[in-house]
Amino acid sequence: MKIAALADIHANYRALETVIDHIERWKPDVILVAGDIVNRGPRSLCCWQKIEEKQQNAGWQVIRGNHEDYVIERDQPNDPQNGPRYEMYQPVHFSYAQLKHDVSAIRALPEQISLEFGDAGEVRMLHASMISNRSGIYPETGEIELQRRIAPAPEVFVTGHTHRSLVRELMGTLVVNAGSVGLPFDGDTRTGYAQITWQQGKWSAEIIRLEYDLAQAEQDFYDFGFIEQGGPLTQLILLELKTGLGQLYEWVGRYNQAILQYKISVAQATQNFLQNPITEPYWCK
Ligand SMILES: [Mn+2]
Repeated sequence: MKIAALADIHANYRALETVIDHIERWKPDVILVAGDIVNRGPRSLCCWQKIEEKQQNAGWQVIRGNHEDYVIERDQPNDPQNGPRYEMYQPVHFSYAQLKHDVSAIRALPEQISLEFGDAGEVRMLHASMISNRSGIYPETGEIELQRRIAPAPEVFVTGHTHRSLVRELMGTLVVNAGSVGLPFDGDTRTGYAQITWQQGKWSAEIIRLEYDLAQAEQDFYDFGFIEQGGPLTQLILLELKTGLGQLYEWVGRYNQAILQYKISVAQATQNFLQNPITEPYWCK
């Protein structure tokens, strides 16, 4: 039994193409997509159409992540159309518009998929963890917290969200974080996915990392109108792509409060941040 797991594509179609090509040559029995297909990148529509096509015609199993939720939330009549709360979500508005305001199929995605494999047990996939779709499993997550986040523990727990791949074993559970196809945050800009195998009565997993056309992925930020129409924060997302580091969390930490209190604009906060972005994975601090 061979299972491929990919996660956090984040509208990076160049990286997705490279991963799909590699997966199809590996010929897995099952392909799992752990959410965050769209948003935080320039090509939500292409990525969604590709994954939806695989879901419908090739049996790929797909769940929703928090970025699908951000896009779905734009589909509400009372969603702010100006002010700081609008500007902070401007890249999401871009993604929502690119999807032609049609999020019905995305909304219909489940948040969890469980597969039963007889003697091999249960393989369960969630975007982040059992706690919520924003409470992720990190390399430094302690064992007691990890146990809580996967309970009731299956034989294999597949996840994404953190953009930092890992394979851990905890009391009979193989925990696999597939990392991020489109926006890795471990300082390594290569794309990747997880290969999970049931062999000789045992589950094992390997993280595959792949070079792809990063320069073209950067160019897509301009060619698809993301930089021009997606607001100041698209510059920060571009920096995330180039550095392989999550800049947005740090930006939110530094400026969120001041922005909501109208003390600084999103544009100014982003300009300030770009003078002093993070330069190493934050768990190294
Ligand atoms: Mn996520």
